[in-house]
Amino acid sequence: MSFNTAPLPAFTPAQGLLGGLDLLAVSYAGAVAHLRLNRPAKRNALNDPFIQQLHTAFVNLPETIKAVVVSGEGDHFCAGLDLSELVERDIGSGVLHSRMWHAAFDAIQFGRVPVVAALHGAVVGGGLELATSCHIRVAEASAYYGLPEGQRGIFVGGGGSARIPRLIGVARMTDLMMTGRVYDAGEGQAAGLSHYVVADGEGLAKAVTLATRIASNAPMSNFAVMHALPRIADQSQSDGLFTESLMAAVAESTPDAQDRLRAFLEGRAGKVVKQ
Ligand code: 1HE
Repeated sequence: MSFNTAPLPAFTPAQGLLGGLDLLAVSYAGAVAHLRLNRPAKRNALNDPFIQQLHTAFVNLPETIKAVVVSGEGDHFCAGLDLSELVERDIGSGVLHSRMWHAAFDAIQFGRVPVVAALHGAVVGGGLELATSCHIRVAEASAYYGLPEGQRGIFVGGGGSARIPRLIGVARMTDLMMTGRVYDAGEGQAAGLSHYVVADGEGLAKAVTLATRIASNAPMSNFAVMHALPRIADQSQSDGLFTESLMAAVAESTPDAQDRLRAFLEGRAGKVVKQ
C-alpha cells in the first residue's frame, strides 16, 4: 500500500555539538530534526559511543525543534547491540551498561519532543528496543522484527522487557524470544509494532510528513500524550482518571490551547477531516 507524502524538505546538516556526533547524522528542516543512524558497515549495531551519542542528541535538541525522525543508513534500521561489546563483560558493568541504554532511551520516550521512527530491513534486538522507545513507527515493506537475544544466550537490556510487551503483549514477546521467530512488516503491524506500513523507499518521507504534522501541535498537547498517556496506562483506573484531570486542566489552560479553541469557534481553524 502506498501513501501520499509531501516531497522531502531540504534538511540542513547540524552545526556545533550535534554536528559532532560521528555515529549519528543530524540535520534539520524547520521544526523537524532528522537523526540518521550512521554505521551502515556494522548494520548500525549500537556500541557504547553510539548509545551515548543518541542520549546526547536527545537532551541537546535545539528549542526550535518540535519533532524528530530517526532512521537508519544502509540496508537495515539497526542490528541491535554491538555484540562484540558483551564479550568478557562482568556482572557489575553489565548492569551499568543496561542502565546506560535505559537512560538514553528514556530521553527519547520521555524527552521534550515526539519521535517518529522510519524502519526498514532488520529491526532486531536493541534495534527493536530503540524503535519501541519512539512514539510513532513507520515501517517499509522490507522491515522485519526479531529478538535474537534468546539465540545469543542473553536477555533484553535496553528497555525491551518493559516497552515491547506494552505494545504486543507478553505472550508474543515470549514467542519472539524463545523461538527466534521473525515478524515481517505485515505481521509486525498486525501485532502492534508499527503504526504504518509503506512501500520500500517511502518510509522516510512518510515519517517526515507525520513529524511535520506533529510539530504543528501545541507543545503541551504533545507533552501530555508523551508523558501522561503511558503513565496513566500503568496506573489504576482511579489514579489514571485523576492524573487525566490534572493533565487536561494544564493543557487546556495554556495560551496555545486558548488561541486554538478561539480559532475554531471563530471559524478560523480547520475541521476534522477523514484522510
Ligand atoms: C554486527 C552486528 C551486531 C552485524 N553486533 N556486529 N543482534 C543480532 O543478533 C543481529 C546480528 N546481525 C545479523 O543477524 C545480521 O548482521 C543482519 C541480519 C542484521 C544483517 O545481515 P547482513 O548480511 O546484511 O550483514 P552481515 O554480513 O551479517 O554484517 C555486516 C557486518 O556487521 C559484519 O561485520 P564485518 O566486520 O564482518 O563486516 C557483522 O559482524 C557486523 N554486525 N550485526 C556486532 N549486532 C541492550 S541489550 C540488546 C541485546 C541485543 O541487541 S541482542 C541482538 C543483537
